[in-house]
Amino acid sequence: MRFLLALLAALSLGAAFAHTQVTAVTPRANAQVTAPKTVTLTFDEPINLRFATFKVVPLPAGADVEQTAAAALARRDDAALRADTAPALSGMAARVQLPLHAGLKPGAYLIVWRVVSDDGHPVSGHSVFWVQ
Ligand SMILES: [Cu+2]
Repeated sequence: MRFLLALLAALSLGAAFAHTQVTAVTPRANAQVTAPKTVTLTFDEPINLRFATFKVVPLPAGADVEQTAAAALARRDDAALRADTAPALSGMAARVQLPLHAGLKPGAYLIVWRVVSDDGHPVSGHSVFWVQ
């Protein structure tokens, strides 16, 4: 019984501290676009940008999306490899705009993010768009 009560308490806590979610990505997932100038991510609550990571990287043909996303998040000093301009972000915001380099080559691009939820847990995700 005590175990059951503890379990119920843990479950309700989990609901109270739901993880931050991305509610919109522009360009949308799998969209085909012409020379986008920015990528925009919208979250369901303000996030601390200082502890967040956002990157836009080329997705080579045939590359594994999950592996490419994990590698991009782990890499440091990779500004030269990125499609975004690697802006320095700080403060709290529920909407993040990443400027992109001009004249991106046609192909697939991967948006990757990792943010810290209200409960301190990291949440990561990715989305792909295509430049025509
Ligand atoms: Cu959590």
